[in-house]
Amino acid sequence: MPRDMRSWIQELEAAGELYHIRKSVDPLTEMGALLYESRDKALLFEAVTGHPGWKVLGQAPADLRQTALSFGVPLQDLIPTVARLMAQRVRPEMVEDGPVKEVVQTGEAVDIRELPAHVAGALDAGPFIASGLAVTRDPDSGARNVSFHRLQVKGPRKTGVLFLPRHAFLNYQKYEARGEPMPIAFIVGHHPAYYMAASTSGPYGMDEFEVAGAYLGEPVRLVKCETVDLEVPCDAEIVLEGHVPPGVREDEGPYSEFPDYYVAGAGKNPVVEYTAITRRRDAIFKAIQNGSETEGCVFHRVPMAASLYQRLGSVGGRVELRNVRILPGIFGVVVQMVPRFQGEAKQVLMAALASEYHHPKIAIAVDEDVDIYSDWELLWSLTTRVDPERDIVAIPGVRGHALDLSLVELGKPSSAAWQRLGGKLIVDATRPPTCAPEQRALFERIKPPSYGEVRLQDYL
Ligand SMILES: Cc1cc2nc3c(=O)[nH]c(=O)nc-3n(C[C@H](O)[C@H](O)[C@H](O)COP(=O)(O)O)c2cc1C
Ligand SMILES: [Mn+2]
Repeated sequence: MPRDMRSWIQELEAAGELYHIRKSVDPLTEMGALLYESRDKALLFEAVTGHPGWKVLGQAPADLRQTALSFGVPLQDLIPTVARLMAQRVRPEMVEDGPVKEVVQTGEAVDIRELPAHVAGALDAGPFIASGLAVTRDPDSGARNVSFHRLQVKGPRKTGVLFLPRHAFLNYQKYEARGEPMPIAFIVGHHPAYYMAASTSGPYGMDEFEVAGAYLGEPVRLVKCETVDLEVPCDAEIVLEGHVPPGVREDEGPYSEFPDYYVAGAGKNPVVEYTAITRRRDAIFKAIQNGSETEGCVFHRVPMAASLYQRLGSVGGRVELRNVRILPGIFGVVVQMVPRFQGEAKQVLMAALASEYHHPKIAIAVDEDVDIYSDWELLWSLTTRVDPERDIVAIPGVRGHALDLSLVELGKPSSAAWQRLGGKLIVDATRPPTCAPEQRALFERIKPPSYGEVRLQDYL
């Protein structure tokens, strides 16, 4: 059986990780709150007000633990595993047909308002489809790109779209310079590996379907679109086809974004005009709720941590790297390592701040005896292993993430000059390096004699 959203629902079910919501839920007023609340269980809404017959899956994965389940590994191995898979490429296969073609609507029959898109935040401009993965092409090379873009529902055949200054936007700028519409297709609802692949930042020209194949452990099977010259996975739940017209900018947003704020990115943004919907007969819609600890961030945190893990392991030749964690709000990164040289942790932290990703603004290094998934242990490291005079460095005037409200915004969203500018911070909370064993030994954590062998339960 191919790995798709159906097989993922079965896996969640078998692991006791899925709640079925059988009471009717209103996507405009109730669904967002339920998704936002459910931080460790996936939700399958089986009755959606105003959308008879539709089901909606959200918070799947709800956290890193469920993501580890999707990769079949324990949480501590998740990032090293994804990092290893990320370096592989599995080429997609073309097929003639698939479940995503069971229903084909084109022309006037297209009405995206039939999809149960939910209102994610109280101040949002309306319902957004947040789970659409955009397939686009570089018109020069033909290279395919797959990326996430929020879609504000504006009419039966129209949404807004936000392009951050990355690959899909580069493609759009090329079409726009030619005065041509950019063909685009959105995958709505698939295995989380697709979502993780789409938010894996690689070089321009990388086909994210090849990364999805590596994450899945099997090739992505593609079918041709009906109305645009693009290919999409044959076993998606829903596909939306259309184009982004050149030179069009309309009000878009606000939208509740991943750092847990509304305003970022809102402004005059491009639109998508739709020419087809293809889907399974009993298609399940995919909702994504954003916020600093919700599914939207999970899809970012895993590939970002994994690509940093991959790159930081070879800083200066080799690093005794143990793990990487992206902090809530995702502008912070924690690197777990065994420092061998004086200043080595700082060198690694500088690399953590300068990668394919724009997000990391605060980078913290901790030692191998710290559980990086424990917030308490992180804070303990910061308070007991950091001399602010020597171990904290702020770097002024660095390009940051365009949606980081704490930085100064330059240029306008959807313009070539759009960016944010501000400081970055490194914090070395490691023990002294192994080349200074005596100083390092001073930071050995206390442990009572026979700790782990003498157990309270045996004395009660
Ligand atoms: C849940 C989620 C929502 C996202 N929404 C958007 C968006 O609306 N616009 C955008 O440009 N990027 C968005 N991103 C980020 C891009 O998908 C991500 O940066 C991706 O790597 C870009 O791919 P590309 O460099 O191939 O264009 C989102 C990511 C996630 C995980
Ligand atoms: Mn890309």
